[in-house]
Amino acid sequence: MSDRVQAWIGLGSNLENPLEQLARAVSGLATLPDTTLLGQSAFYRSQPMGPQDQPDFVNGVVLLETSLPAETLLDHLQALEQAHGRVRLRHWGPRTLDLDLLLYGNQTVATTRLTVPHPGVTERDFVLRPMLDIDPQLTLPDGRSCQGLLTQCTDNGLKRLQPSVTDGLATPPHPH
Ligand code: A4P
Ligand code: MG
Repeated sequence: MSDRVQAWIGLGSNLENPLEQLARAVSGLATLPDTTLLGQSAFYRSQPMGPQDQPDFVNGVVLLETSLPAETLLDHLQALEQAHGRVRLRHWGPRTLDLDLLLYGNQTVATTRLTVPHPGVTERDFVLRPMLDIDPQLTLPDGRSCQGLLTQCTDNGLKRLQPSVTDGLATPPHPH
């Protein structure tokens, strides 16, 4: 039997009811073969990085434990994107669902299809903040702390939309 690895997935959407897109995507990720959902962040509203003439995004992160190889996991992420009707129109443009493989255990991957850690992790508050919801002590394979990286990020105006499932008792959603 192959080893189980902790894989971090970034979710983003800014078209066709983003909150619902993300909620459905979490269900899809939780039911992937040979995979268990270990944690889920809150969802955050964020201003678009890149082209500004597009709606705000909703972003979140999930933590999976999986025995799928990294490239097979990417196949599943891309199939889920397609199932959500994603059409690739322009780089960094609007999308119904974007799923990025952020971290795959402590491994680094550099193939034509896959770069892990995802190059955006170190500079995106809408990725680091939800990761820290799940594991406040999280570090990257090179040893850098996600908390430290977050303090150096450009501010994308993050607004927390829902409490994290790791919060314990349910609290009312933040009003802003
Ligand atoms: N690919 C390589 N490594 C990976 C990886 N670790 N995870 C390849 C996923 N895919 C990876 O991706 C292009 C190719 O990247 C894939 O074919 C895969 O083989 P894509 O999703 O088709 O293209 P894209 O998303 O338009 O480009 P890119 O560079 O992946 O964009 P990002 O980094 O996903 O950023 N602003 C806010 N506030 N929130 C956002 O979520 N997202 C983007 C897109 C722009 N602005 C945003 C947000
Ligand atoms: Mg992408």
